[in-house]
Amino acid sequence: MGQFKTTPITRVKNISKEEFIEHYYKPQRPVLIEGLTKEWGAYKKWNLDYIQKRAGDQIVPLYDNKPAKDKESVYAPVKKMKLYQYIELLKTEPTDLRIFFYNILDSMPELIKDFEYPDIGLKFFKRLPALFFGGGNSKVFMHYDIDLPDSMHFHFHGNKSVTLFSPEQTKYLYKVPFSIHNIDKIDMDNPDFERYPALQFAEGIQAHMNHGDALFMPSGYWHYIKYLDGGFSMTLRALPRKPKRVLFMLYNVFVMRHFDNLMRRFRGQNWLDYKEQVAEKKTNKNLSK
Ligand SMILES: O=C(O)CCC(=O)C(=O)O
Repeated sequence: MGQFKTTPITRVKNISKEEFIEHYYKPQRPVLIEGLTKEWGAYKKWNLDYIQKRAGDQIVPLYDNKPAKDKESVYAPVKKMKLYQYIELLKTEPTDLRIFFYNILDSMPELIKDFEYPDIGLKFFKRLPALFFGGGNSKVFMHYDIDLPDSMHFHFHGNKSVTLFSPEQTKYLYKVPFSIHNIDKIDMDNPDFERYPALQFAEGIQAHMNHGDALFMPSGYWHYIKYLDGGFSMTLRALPRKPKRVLFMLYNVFVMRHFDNLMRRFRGQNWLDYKEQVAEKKTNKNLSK
């Protein structure tokens, strides 16, 4: 058992568009910007009560910390609940139940007026502003985003911890083939270096997010997230522009995802076990290189 090697994220109070492009976007380095949301209505207004008041009768799909097994789809929720009731839970108990990807445009379009797309050099994809919710026990499994966006991730109400790993670290992380996650048996809070020796060479970046903080996660960056108390986040995404990244994105979304779902449907747990064995063998082999 051990701890990942991490360095703290670079935190800046404010940053100009030119500085952001030069020092973070172009070299694809993560950064936490504290002041990006200070002028937004959301900075003052967005808390759990505000969202709860607008919840109406909406029913939302909820996920927990357990990985999907056998033929279960990773996208299948563990339960559904009224948003109002779920937020009540967040306010009163450290639950592990999460909402993953709540599209603001479809579900609560009135929130759009509370924020602005930052003029920071990223071409944001305006059709998919998404909210994510979690409680004091919620963990978001280690993954990178399937469409490989450059993302700006904003946190509201509570605190969360985000551990990032660059795409270059993939060789140490036991990435599962035909997926965007690593072996789900790995305890990211207490990794077993004897069972998964390559993990001790991985070097991460640690970010602690408070209300209003904005975290730049460059394309393909792995992220493992822990909500430290009830709160919610918004991610604004800019789709990749480099031709190689665009091709990867198209492959992930239109080929890999469907192939994996098909194999899961036909071979169930055997497919998952096979992929895990491949991940382990391949990563341990990287170690001896
Ligand atoms: O914070 C969360 O709940 C998940 C966020 C996430 O995975 C993302 O923005 O890509």
